[in-house]
Amino acid sequence: MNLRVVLKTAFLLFICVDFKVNAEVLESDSLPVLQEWWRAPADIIGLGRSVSFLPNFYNGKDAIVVSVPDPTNPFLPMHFHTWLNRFPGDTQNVFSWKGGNVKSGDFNGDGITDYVDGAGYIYKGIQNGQPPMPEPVARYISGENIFDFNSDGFDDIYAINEDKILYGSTDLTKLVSVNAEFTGMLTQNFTALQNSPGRIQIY
Ligand SMILES: [Ca+2]
Ligand SMILES: [Ca+2]
Repeated sequence: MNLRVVLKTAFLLFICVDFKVNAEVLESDSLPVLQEWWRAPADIIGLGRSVSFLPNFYNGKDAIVVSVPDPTNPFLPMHFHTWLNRFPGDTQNVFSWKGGNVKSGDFNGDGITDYVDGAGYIYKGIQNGQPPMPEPVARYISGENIFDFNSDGFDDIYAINEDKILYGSTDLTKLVSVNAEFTGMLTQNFTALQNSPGRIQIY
């Protein structure tokens, strides 16, 4: 097991421990008991394998992206639907994605939120608080972390599994990626250094 794999594993363990600690803190704060919102029918296999949260997505409301199996055949590729919480059990799809694990950022720097899905498709934002253009404008890499790594005002996409950073830019159809060297434990505050042309270190 090389150092990089060890560090990534340590990072994941750190996240798990952090969630556990936070959960214990929440329990000690005696928060109200959550009410069941909706229970999926037992015959829907694979529903919700990936879920992501999108703040201020639809008419100013928050949304969740949920993987939904094909109703005709559970072995077909998943659909990725967007649900709101307008009433208990509101599973009406308000936006379809080509992949789950959707992340948001302003990749073209126009002040409007854009999105990247888990299949690497980029969706250009039209207006904050509203869904983006229904068809993606380009496909690159899916990213686990969105951050302006090179401090140029455009959010960037870091794909930890591919060790690449896709730099945001004005034209979303012509984005450029570089190799990223993972050298330590990621925290919420990233530091990125360019140590040679086209290659940066993150820690
Ligand atoms: Ca934008
Ligand atoms: Ca940037």
